[in-house]
Amino acid sequence: MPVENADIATIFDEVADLLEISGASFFRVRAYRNASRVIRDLSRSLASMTSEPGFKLEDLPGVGKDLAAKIREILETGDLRLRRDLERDVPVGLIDVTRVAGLGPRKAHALFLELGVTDLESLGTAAKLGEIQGVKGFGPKTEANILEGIYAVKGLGNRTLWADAERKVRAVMEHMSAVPGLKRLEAAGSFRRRVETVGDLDILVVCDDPDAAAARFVTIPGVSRVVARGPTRSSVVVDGEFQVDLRVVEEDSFGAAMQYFTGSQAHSVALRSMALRKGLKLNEYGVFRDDEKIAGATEEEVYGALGLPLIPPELRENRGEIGAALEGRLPSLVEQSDVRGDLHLHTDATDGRASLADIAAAAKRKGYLYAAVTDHSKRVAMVKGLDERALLSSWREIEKLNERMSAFHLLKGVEVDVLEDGSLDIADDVLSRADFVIASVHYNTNMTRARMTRRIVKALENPHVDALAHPSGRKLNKRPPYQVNMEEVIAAAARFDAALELNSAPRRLDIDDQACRSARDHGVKVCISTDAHDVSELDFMRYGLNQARRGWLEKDDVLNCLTYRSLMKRLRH
Ligand code: DGT
Ligand code: CA
Ligand code: CA
Ligand code: ZN
Repeated sequence: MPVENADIATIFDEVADLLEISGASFFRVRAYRNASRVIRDLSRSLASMTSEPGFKLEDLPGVGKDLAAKIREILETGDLRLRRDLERDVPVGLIDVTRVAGLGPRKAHALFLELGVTDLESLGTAAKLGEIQGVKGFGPKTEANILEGIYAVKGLGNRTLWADAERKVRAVMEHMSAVPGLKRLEAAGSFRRRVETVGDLDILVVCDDPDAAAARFVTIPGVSRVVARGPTRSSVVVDGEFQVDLRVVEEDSFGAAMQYFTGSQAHSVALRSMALRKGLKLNEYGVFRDDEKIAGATEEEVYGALGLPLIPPELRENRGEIGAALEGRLPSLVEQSDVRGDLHLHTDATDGRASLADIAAAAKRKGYLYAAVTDHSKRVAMVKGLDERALLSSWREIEKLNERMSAFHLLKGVEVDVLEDGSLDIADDVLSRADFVIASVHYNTNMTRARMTRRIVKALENPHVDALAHPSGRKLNKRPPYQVNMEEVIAAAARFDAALELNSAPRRLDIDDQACRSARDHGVKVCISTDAHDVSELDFMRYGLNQARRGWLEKDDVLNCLTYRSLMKRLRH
């Protein structure tokens, strides 16, 4: 198994962190950090370099005899004994603890020895119980800051799912709609940009009486804390953890404020420097030439004053959208009305909750032309995944159902498991009789990047595979993506003419926006699918569309925007 440079660097980083916590010398810690950086930055794989005659690991900058031996050990065994030894003495969770503001390796270690703190969770418990101020070197002030510090560190991996944020937005909007003299009420920020997770919510209001707006705002149901309250800016925390910011703005600045508070910051910074180059000034109040305001009431006007068409919020990330707008090349983003079908559905034959007939009828009611039934294969034994015989009999049922439905087609599909070696869980001669085969990795996902990439590429190579389901395997706030080289997966999908799924379940949204963009650039079709396990989950399509739009996808990039006939033509191998 070739070990990748990134694997070696990650091991060295962890070793450096653990050494530092256990009080090793500054020089020893730095040696590992330096070597990690050098290895990460190499343009070629160390595994292949070491097989060349004349190459010596010791020739790498910062790598002496000792580190060279360590690298060889990783290349040969895939791991490092030193790391395992360190992990026995120092809990890995302490690395997170060192990142809490006010702590650091030495203090984290002290809390481990004195209180048995091993990770952020036990740190939080100790702080809440007031145990920390009893440890030498810690006071009540540090203890109070620790809880906020944990929140900040965790916040990075624990933002609110967009779909959950939407529910909160609805409640806030409904509550605020009762403000007397209300003229405008909009959500801005990452929520408006449809970012998959939202940090806090930014609400803009135009109204006659700013004090009344603030008064209404602090009584939102579920408010646990009022952070600030004033005529132009208020801020509350709802449901114990979710912050909502309110800004009251003037009507003739509303467009400029929407632009500013929608961000992203990177997009706005780029817009502002563009304005400056044109001799204009852009801020949250408007666009100004000298002291004269030339735009501000609407976003169209603001972008127009800079010589730009309105850029959809989903694209405002400073990823080339301003250049595209200038050249009139903004994508015409895919919409719900472009979607002709759903290509990933489960029934109660496996872990779905709706019957085949019910979910088919529901998909038809959504106005779709087709839907693929893709129950699990036998490897997913926990939910009685289907074997070859059960699959064939379920497909016969689908054929019968199809005869009874007009202007709607059920596709005979399967979500076939990709085994560890990249082979599939269902025999090829059966797969060849399916209309739509999606391949999924569900088990033994703890592999090196190289192995996982090879596993997935091999699955895509099978001519019966039409698409790869939830390609990265991530679950937001729950599970990181597999170690996989997504660029290679996308290139393989292009080579073998397979599609990549954009799984629309709010916790998955997999592939992500950047991978959508890359798929489009490689000419790989994306299928936006719900993976519905129940009738109501057919509505997940909206979340997938959000992500697709953030990934610049147009309807021609999306497999399930094809008509039934074009789809079937494409799928026939
Ligand atoms: P979030 O809340 O972390 O999901 O992300 P955003 O994008 O909603 O960020 P947030 O809530 O901090 O600020 C909302 C918008 O306000 C942001 O997208 C851009 C704008 N903004 C906030 N602070 C600054 C700043 O210091 N400079 C600039 N240019 N814009 C800012
Ligand atoms: Ca925000
Ligand atoms: Ca904010
Ligand atoms: Zn599924």
